[in-house]
Amino acid sequence: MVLKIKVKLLLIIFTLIFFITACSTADEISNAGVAQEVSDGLDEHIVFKGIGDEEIYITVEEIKELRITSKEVTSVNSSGEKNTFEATGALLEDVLQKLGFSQKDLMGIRLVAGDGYSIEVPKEILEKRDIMLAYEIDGDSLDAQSRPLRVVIPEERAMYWVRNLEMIEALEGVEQSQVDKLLFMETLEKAMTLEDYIYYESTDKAIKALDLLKIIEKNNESETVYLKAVDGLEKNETLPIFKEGYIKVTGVDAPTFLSPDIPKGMYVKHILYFSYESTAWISFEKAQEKLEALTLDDKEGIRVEALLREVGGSEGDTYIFTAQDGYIVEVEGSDLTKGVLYKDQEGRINVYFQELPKSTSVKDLLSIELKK
Ligand SMILES: Nc1nc2c(c(=O)[nH]1)N[C@H]1C(S)=C(S)[C@@H](COP(=O)(O)O)O[C@H]1N2
Ligand SMILES: [Mo]
Repeated sequence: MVLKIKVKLLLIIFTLIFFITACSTADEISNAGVAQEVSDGLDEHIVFKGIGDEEIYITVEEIKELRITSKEVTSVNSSGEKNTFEATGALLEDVLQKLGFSQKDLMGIRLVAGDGYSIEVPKEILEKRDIMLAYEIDGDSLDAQSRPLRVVIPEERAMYWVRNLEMIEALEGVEQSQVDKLLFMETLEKAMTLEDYIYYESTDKAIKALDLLKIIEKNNESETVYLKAVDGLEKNETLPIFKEGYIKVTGVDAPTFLSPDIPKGMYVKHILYFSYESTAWISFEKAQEKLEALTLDDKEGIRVEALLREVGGSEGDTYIFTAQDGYIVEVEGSDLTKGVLYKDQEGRINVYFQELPKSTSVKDLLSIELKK
């Protein structure tokens, strides 16, 4: 036992010594090279993390030695604006091959930029798309905002086209848990602290994202929050970034995930829902925009069943409907097709089941939960 500890200690000391010497040499080199570095970008590099045991450092020079790909590409941003240019660079796949990996082996990657921007590229994209690491645009070297490399993924939206690339992090596969609890944001909001949030020229209201997460008991296992916008945009945000942000619930683009600390490109506007572990927070208003309207008796709204399907809700025998005031009712899974969710004149979200006892009509609905 004592021996083991000693060996470990020695190892730590050796590693430390190694790193200290390694760092100081690296420092000397980069200090000496500063003047040159600015002019020709000799020291420009990116870091790979999570591929193999150690971080891998690759220079732009090394990337330029790989097979060159040139392609006319069109970027489409969140406002639908298009921009066409010629991107020249290497393929991520060729870099990975050199490291003994392939894009298809990865469960997902996170692209991290020097300006604080970051985004996860999911497995589905890694499986079917070419990912370019561009070092030239329209025949010119990159501008200061894009150096050392710009990611270009033709056929995918521009949010993935990360400028100023600093790090590519391989992610461990996260098992997307099934949603078994749905919370209505509009109902939640009424019992929560709203803060003023300045959004361009207006002062809107926002809730701390952390306050919304705190409502549930977490397993504390998942490190990502999934967000889906009404236009179909899907995104995984890291838990640390999400926790520091806000959900803006009034004004233009609401509900929007945003934060004063992240680049605007990371905002998610018009959120349909977001989920963490097995809970989803839904915007009833956006669900109404997205789902087919339905009238049952005189209640005009959306199908309970369609909403649960939209968020990928688990199927089961019994569901629990809970109101803001604590009123609870249980409904059989087979009766869900008879249910309509609608807003009343006071703006409350209610549920109504055709042909079921009046007691199943829940006013001011807070949540729908699968009974376990
Ligand atoms: N480093 C960095 N890369 C980024 C962003 C950013 O803010 N920082 N925004 C992204 C988003 S959301 C979009 S739509 C595009 C915008 O690209 P453009 O400025 O070339 O139109 O760049 C992406 N790459
Ligand atoms: Mo964007």
